[in-house]
Amino acid sequence: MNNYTQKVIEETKNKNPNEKEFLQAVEEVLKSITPAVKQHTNFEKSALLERLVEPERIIMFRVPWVDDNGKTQVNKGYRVQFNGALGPYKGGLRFHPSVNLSIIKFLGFEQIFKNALTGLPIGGGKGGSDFDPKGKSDAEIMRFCQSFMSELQRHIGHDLDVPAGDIGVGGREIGYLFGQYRKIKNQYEAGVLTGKGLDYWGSLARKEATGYGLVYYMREMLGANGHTFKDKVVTISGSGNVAIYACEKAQQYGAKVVAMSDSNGCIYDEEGINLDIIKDLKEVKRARIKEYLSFKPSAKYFENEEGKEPKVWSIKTDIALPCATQNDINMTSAKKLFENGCMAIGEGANMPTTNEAIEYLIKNGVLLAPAKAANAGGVATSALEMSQNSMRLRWTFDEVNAKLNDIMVNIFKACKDAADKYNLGINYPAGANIAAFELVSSAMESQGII
Ligand code: NDP
Ligand code: 2IT
Repeated sequence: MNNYTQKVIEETKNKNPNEKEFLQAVEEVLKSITPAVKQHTNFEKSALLERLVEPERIIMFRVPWVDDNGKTQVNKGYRVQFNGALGPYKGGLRFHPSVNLSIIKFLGFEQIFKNALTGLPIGGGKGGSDFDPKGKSDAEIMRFCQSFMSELQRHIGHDLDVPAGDIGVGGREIGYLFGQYRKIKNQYEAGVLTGKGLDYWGSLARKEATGYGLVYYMREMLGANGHTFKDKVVTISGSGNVAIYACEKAQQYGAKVVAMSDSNGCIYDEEGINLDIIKDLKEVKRARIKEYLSFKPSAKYFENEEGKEPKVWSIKTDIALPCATQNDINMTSAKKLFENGCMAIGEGANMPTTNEAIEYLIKNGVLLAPAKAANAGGVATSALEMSQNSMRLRWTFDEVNAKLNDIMVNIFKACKDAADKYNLGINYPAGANIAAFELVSSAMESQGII
């Protein structure tokens, strides 16, 4: 690492001492872009890296709502508008009890680079709340979303900041958020949110886009190294939006997906997962994954143990697709995966692999598709939703899917080209960081010290 990158990492640690997830993301990016930073001596003078790690704006607010028992509850709300050099701030909203400023900042920071890689005009942002949607009635979800939007509405807009979904925020929540925005603003600004329902100008293929895009990226990465999905065993963590559509596309490519999970544990079905059962459990019934066994008693269920690694990573697999949450694969799980013969990992989730596990996996020749590149299909298709909303026209599923495929092909190529340029071999995570950094830093430099 050169002195400048090291200095900025240290300063960021000193200024944000309690933000471990954010610091993890910053360290991962800054360390790996050092070869590119070295080429630009002007960056230190213009404090480019110091500006890059400091959000343009952080909004934090109170979200009061009344539960079904008439009791008033109060949650925290966040929106971090991290970097607008390439376009309106763009990124999802996460509703999960673990949400705090560090998590929203790490997600917003990652989003800057991911959005740059899409090649579309979107800056980086992220938001959310420590609200827990699990076990809440539809009416409670609606009241929470309305209260959340009552404040957020003054900070967003289709040319300003465009939220979408993330963990705990899917079609239902986006609908309630959009309704409240429209009511307060008294205008039909379709492009202010993406991931909308198809009946009110959401994009076809947005629901499938992150999972499909992940598998398209993996297809490219596997192909570049002489492999395909055909007949590969695949395990997936999570069983939400990203996991379900990654499973669907992997199965279409002839892979055998044998395991999926939720935060309680994982199911193992050696005959191959029946995705219709998972969709019914997760998209319709909002049930726990262990209920898969009521429909398929021959499958097995392994409950996670408190403080221990997720069980899903102990299952033998060729390809692992972490599609749940951050730091899902630590050193112990990475070793287990490698020792069991895993040859490729595709990050559907954001930052699912710890920094030391990334290093270990790459050193051992495991192909690693980095989140900010591999899961960029979701936000890319969100940007396509914005385009369609601006045109007041709609593309077909096949048109959107074809554009998504092209975007993922280009993103893999950008990662590989950067890795080749700096002699980084299969270090696609570093390639992704460098390719994205070149785009963001160039736009920031052109726009002056702001
Ligand atoms: P969903 O809410 O649809 O699903 C999340 C899944 O991950 C659930 O199965 C959930 O299990 C599991 N999970 C969540 N938190 C934890 C946790 N702390 N420990 C263990 N399991 C957990 O979210 P998405 O599928 O949309 O998001 C999944 C990941 O993909 C996230 O990292 C997100 O940031 C990332 N992502 C999402 C995109 C999108 O378009 N939606 C785009 C790019 C990245 P349980 O139900 O038990 O909580
Ligand atoms: O992490 C992500 O890229 C998302 N949750 C999707 C963001 C978006 O704006 O579609």
